[in-house]
Amino acid sequence: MKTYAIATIPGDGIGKEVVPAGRQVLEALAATSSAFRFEFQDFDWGGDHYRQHGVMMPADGLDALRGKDAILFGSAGDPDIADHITLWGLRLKICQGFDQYANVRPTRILPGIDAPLKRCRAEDLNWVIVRENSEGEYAGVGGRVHQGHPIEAATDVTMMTRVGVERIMRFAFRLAQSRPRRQLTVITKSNAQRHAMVMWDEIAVQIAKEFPDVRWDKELVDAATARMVNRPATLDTIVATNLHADILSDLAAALAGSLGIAPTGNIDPEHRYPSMFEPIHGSAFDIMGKGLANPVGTFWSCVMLLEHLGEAEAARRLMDAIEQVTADPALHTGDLGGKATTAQVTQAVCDLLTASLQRKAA
Ligand code: NAD
Ligand code: K
Ligand code: MN
Repeated sequence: MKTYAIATIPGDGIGKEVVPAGRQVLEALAATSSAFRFEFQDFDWGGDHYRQHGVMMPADGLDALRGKDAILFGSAGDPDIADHITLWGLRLKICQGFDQYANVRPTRILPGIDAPLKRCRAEDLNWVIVRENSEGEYAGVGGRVHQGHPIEAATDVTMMTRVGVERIMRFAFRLAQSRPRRQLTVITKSNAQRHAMVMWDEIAVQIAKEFPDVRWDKELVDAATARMVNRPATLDTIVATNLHADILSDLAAALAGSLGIAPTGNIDPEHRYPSMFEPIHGSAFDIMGKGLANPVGTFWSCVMLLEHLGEAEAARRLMDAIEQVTADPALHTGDLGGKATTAQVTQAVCDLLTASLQRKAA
């Protein structure tokens, strides 16, 4: 039997509620499998760690994670600490430290979910957004001078490298090629951002030649928001820069019913380092500590984690259980208009996993 070493980092806010729920579901899955087991190690990094030690994670934090097979992450963000400190001190440190350059964000309308687009059938919205996750607008290049003076100036420079753009384009074309429609939309803003985005467009043309069987087109990021709402069926796989994809994927999640459902993987496609899986939402200050968070985004992230480990059968079983749960309005949390708690949804998924095994054995 295989043993997978999984690091769990709940972080802050509802991360502390949904990550233990995710672990519970993974444990239920392993209990019904003779193929693998998990060895979890929990890391209490985040806002509380910052208050005690002045840093979100210890200096040797990456070393503690390096030998893991995968990381399950919650959220970084504390009401009393500036967002750029929590984000750069934890999540970005791990993403950039482990060169998790491909951020993959699937979106579709799960059974039973009342999505806001009334003219859109569930089969019309089935996207994967690939977000460049290592540079671009979030490269950390920039600075602030003459702070507080009238001549103060501040910059956040978009830095793109040829290596960085080529590898994310190749990843996106390959992912598009693996999906039934073999279609990729490259998001750009090369009308206004005339250096980095023009290189981005040129590299798209160059990499497309390696994938003659993938149909592809280009869309400006502002026009893309309207296309997502008005013509969702014309999109399939989408690749965008760090900032553009960050924004587009929250829109995608909302169009599919709720931010609480959407999953993501921060992936090192070369498997040099552990990849990290998390719901796309943040700490949700308005509902934290109340047991009301929707854990489905974390569960779906666990599906992606299992796929990444090569456990396709277990991933299918978990996704099946998630879809049975979303199909039942009595198991909807508040973000979906229901009254269910995090614990009730988690228990329901665990029960389904156990029942499916008993059915198989009978
Ligand atoms: P958010 O995702 O935390 O919340 C936005 C809204 O969606 C809130 O009304 C919240 O209640 C709701 N929501 C989100 N997840 C939900 C869930 N699972 N179930 C039910 N409702 C849910 O975004 P925000 O308010 O912009 O950010 C709050 C904090 O989280 C900030 O500090 C921000 O920097 C941080 N953040 C972290 C990450 C990350 O760690 N990857 C991502 C986004 C935001
Ligand atoms: K998150
Ligand atoms: Mn975001």
